[in-house]
Amino acid sequence: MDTNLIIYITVALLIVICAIIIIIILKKKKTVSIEGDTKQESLKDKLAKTKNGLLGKLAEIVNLRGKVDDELMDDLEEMLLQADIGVQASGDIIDSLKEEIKLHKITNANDIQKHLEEIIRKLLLKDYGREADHLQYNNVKPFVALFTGVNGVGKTTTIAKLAKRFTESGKSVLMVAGDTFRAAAIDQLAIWAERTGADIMRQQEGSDPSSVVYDGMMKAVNKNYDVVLIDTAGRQHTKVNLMNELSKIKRTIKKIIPDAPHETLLVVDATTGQNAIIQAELFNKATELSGLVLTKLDGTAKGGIVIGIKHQLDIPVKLIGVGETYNDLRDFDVNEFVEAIFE
Ligand SMILES: Nc1nc2c(ncn2[C@@H]2O[C@H](COP(=O)(O)OP(=O)(O)OP(=O)(O)O)[C@@H](O)[C@H]2O)c(=O)[nH]1
Ligand SMILES: [Mg+2]
Repeated sequence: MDTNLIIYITVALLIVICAIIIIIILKKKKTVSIEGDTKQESLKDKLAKTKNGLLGKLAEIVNLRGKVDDELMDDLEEMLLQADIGVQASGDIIDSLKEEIKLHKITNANDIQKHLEEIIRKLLLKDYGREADHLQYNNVKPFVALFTGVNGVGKTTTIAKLAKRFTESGKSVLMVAGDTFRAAAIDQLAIWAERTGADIMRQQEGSDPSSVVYDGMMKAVNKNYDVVLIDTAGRQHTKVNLMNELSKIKRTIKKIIPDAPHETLLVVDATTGQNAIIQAELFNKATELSGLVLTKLDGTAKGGIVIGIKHQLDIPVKLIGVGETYNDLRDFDVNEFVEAIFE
């Protein structure tokens, strides 16, 4: 054979091999991203986009207006709306701010920030004052949590993060692969189970989600698990038959443990903005939610959605997702949140 031809073939082969190696490395990097970073970054860093959006805008408005007048108030309301705080909560915040201005005779726009921070803190503390606003896993065994939501919002990742938290504290965790729609979804959950030290109940692709949930619940009771985390397929809130499927899953759970699931969580992507409110309303109608998990707060300047959602719907945000590693699932804490955004 011609030596040039041999060289060409060898080079071509080397290029193909290199490309395959690069693809494998990139794929691996993507699927293990959650495992990296074990240090706990501050919430302030994680919510930097929301903080910068809100405080940056506030500084701009204060500079522009200087004094306290109607225009300043209009600009501030617009700023709150842009941070996705929602019409109702923004209106209430501005009303309270006007009262404070009157009460303390504030004339300088520079004094607004500390009052605004306190008003938002008070509003959140009023909205989040009940015990049920936190994840209810104490005093129940097994603790059963059902995860619902539209496609790609972070249901499975949240289950992985939560499983890790429970297994690290010595609890036995059973994941239930209720997303039977895609084989890849079942495999994805199985990988998380292995990595987090959880067990998994799975059936083959296409089987009835309620059937695998039934098996999972039976196993959890028989084997005395501490925690059961049930994954479901992403579904559009407008599809009635898929919403009914969720009700069926819930009835199945109740057949085995009548007061379960102890949490029915809707996972919502914070970057979807006000649509999150519509999703929460429709999922709540179909399957009575106990709380929300608001994910991807690290990637948006619209973190104010946390404020609007509880104020408007009375469904508490129980957990927030602020990144892709295990440490990036946090319990929602009002003071921590307000400080992260304002300080
Ligand atoms: N930046 C960021 N990414 C997140 C967060 N939570 C989840 N993700 C990413 O969102 C993507 C989708 O996550 P999944 O957990 O597969 O979402 P899902 O809701 O199970 O998706 P389906 O099962 O397809 O409906 C993944 O790339 C996650 O790493 C978060 O809090 N922050
Ligand atoms: Mg999933």
